[in-house]
Amino acid sequence: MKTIVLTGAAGNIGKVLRQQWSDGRYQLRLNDIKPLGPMAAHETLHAGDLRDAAFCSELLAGADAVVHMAGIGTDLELDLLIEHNLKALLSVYQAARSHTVRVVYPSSNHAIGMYPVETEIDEYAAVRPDSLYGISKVWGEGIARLYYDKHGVESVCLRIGSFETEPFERRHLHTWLSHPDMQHLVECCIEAPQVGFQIMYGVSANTRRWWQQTDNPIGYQPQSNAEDFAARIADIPSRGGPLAERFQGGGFAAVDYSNNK
Ligand code: 15L
Repeated sequence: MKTIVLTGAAGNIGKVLRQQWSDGRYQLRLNDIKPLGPMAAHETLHAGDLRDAAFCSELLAGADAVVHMAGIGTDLELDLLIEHNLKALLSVYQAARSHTVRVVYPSSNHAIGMYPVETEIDEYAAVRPDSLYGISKVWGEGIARLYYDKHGVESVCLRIGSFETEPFERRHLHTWLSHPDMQHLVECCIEAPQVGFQIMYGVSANTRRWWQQTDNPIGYQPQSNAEDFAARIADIPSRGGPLAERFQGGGFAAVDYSNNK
């Protein structure tokens, strides 16, 4: 059985993955700063700060992959992004390098959020971050690239769209990632014999998706389609006002926008 480190196990995505894996298909090392409740037979608790290199090294030693879901998920203060999305991530990569562990890194659509909604892109399009948070994800993709090129650490960077139980606004017709598709996507990252360095769009098989996948070495085949909810959500405006309707990053792109051209 594979041993998987799941950081951010109490977070939005981490807690769903933990539940999806409650059948014991993986030996799980769970990390978070929040309480994680009782451990199942296939789980062990590893409370600690990921910025601590010694702790991180112990956490990853002997693991097959780290699914690194810890981090700040919104455009908060720069200092917090630096501590949790930059420094902690670097520490995880150092440990992955020391112990030859594959990394599943949750990047975000906000790394490319300033593309207009009329544009379709693939994973090789130039980055166009929509926020400091988006920039922190570009940094993460940069670390992943560096650690593969220089140290051979394999990574899949997931540019996650909108991870929701069900889509609830019209932007989600393009960006929704269902819970079952996320589980399948992460398992593809873990199980693929080789991944090298790969960026994958974390998006369901939405008819109106903006993001196309040119290379798919992990065999991700999403099944959900936000179009099934179109009658209910097509008229629900995206949060963030009219500007959020213009850019793929939605509300993140609208914050502090002052470009009159
Ligand atoms: C993200 O990266 C955020 O973490 C999440 O809160 C959502 O805003 C999501 O993207 C999205 O774009 O819907």
